[in-house]
Amino acid sequence: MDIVDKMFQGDRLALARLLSILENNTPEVPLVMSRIQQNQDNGYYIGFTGAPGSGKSTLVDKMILQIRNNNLEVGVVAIDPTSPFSGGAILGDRIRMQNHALDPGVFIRSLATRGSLGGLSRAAKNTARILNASGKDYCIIETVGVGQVEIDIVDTADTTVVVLMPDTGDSIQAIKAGIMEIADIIVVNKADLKGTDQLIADLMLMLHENQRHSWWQVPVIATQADKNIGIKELFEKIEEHKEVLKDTGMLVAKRKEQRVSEFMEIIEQTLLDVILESQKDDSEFCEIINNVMAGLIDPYSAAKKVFGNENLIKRWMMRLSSEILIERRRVDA
Ligand SMILES: Nc1nc2c(ncn2[C@@H]2O[C@H](COP(=O)(O)OP(=O)(O)OP(=O)(O)O)[C@@H](O)[C@H]2O)c(=O)[nH]1
Ligand SMILES: [Mg+2]
Repeated sequence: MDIVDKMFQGDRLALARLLSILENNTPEVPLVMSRIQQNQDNGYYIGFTGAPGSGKSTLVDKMILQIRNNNLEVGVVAIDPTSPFSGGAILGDRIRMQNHALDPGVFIRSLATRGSLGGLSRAAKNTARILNASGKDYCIIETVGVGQVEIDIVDTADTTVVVLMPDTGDSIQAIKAGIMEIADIIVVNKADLKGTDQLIADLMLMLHENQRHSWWQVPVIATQADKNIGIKELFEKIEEHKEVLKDTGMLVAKRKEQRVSEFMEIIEQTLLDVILESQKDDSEFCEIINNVMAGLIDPYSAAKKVFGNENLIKRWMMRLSSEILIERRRVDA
């Protein structure tokens, strides 16, 4: 029996090993992902994003308990816990993890990697997919915002929770753009701090002026994560959003969009990798690059030259098919 079968049977060690394969981006990744394809949509994806220190990990920790109290299982991917902004949180994350370490219904993975363009990395997205495929009812993705929020999270999450806190000094205008685009639920955490009422009032006004969907009014929920206040309400709202997504057919539509964007991302990345590789060692390509560098040819004419060069394109095709060959490698236990 191979490692993927073992994971399907609930073997935590096999799950951990598969997640390491993703993190190390070994050549087995495509095979692993194709094996779990049929099962990755079983669970529900919840994204938590927000500024460093807003209380995402504390909220997620309490959400885990909430989900477990409902007798459901949960996987967690915490991304970027080692960012310079959140260095202090690593220890906190570890301590919190220990609270759940003995619970077989919980699996938590911290990832330090980000995507090349700053968004969620492939490894992070794939980790979430595998956690769901392993039979978890929910997969929570915690990602610290670049600025305030991580826009990219909507490509993976079904429900996106944006976590804010009062008194950050940021005007509501500054945080508006990203939040409005992605939030399905807004949490104002640290509701014990001053400025909470003002922030909630500002948010309510902003939401009133920018309603994104006729079928979903984005709620604002005040929480005190460290005291477990507001967590039950948050979980209920997530459930409500999930039901609305299901009833309106939006969940199915969203998953379709996510699959295509994932596919396009892989195509783009593979093409880019091949071109970057050949920039190192393809003498014809290098010559064109050097001419561009010296200003001897304009970039459009140079690009035309590249696409008109059948031999160069053929070499790219050969590299591409060797990339694709990787899929045939096996993942044995
Ligand atoms: N006053 C107050 N502090 C809180 C509350 N919730 C969390 N905290 C504290 O805020 C700090 C940051 O919490 P985390 O949960 O680590 O925040 P985070 O958003 O995960 O932080 P990063 O992962 O570094 O981005 C911790 O010291 C928490 O104990 C709250 O409701 N009120
Ligand atoms: Mg955190």
